[in-house]
Amino acid sequence: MSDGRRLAGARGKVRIVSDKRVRIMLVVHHLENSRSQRVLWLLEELGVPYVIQRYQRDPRTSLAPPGLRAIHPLGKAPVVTDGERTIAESGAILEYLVDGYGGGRLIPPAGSDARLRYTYWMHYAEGSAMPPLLLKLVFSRISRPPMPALLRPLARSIDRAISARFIDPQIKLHLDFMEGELAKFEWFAGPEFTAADIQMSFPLEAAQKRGGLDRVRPRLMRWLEAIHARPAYQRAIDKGGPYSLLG
Ligand SMILES: N[C@@H](CCC(=O)N[C@@H](CS)C(=O)NCC(=O)O)C(=O)O
Repeated sequence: MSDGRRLAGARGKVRIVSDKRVRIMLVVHHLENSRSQRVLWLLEELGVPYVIQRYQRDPRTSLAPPGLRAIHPLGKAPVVTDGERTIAESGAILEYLVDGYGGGRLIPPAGSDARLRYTYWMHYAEGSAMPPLLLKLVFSRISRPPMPALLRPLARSIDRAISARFIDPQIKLHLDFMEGELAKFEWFAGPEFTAADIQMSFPLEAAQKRGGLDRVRPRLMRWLEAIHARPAYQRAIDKGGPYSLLG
């Protein structure tokens, strides 16, 4: 770079070197159309500088490219590198960033009821809400190639049966639960917007895409509209690129 700085990258770490200071930038390993959008959004809410290392999904399998395994053995997004630290798992990343960079923002005070709700939703998003939505995605695809054409009608019947007996009722159970919880407070942890809302965005966006979430659940729909209207959410989309969840 011409101003005396240079970028040195190794395994995703970016070091900005100048005569005056050495600063390690946060690197967000960002897979298109994925959970890593939440990390960009949080960093925009906090106003923390970061750089984006981009990865494209395999167009046939939708899997992340092998390069992401050089950053973390599972090769899934999001991953964040912060100097020598590599942090994976979106809930862990959000907690790490709120703890280290939040200065008390976007997290309720320790010991409060809101903090307990915050912790609950932070874990619920990936631990309970996502599994049936992931099953929905997987089963909706089993009748597609590479499934041999001869077996596709059978695969479609299996998809329909499992969806009707297990997946759809589970998704409904969760959506009803979340709709009911938003009758208590405007945001998931309480009256204030927190990082738990950022963590909850992915399952609810996935539910809108493939889980039947619609106007029948007005509180969840209002919540989705409210998060999408936040300037930091929109900046994250501008920087992260198109965000369309797998359906
Ligand atoms: N529970 C993990 C899930 C990580 C995950 O499955 N990420 C997806 C993107 S949304 C992924 O990397 N998929 C591509 C692949 O599995 O190769 C988290 O919240 O970080």
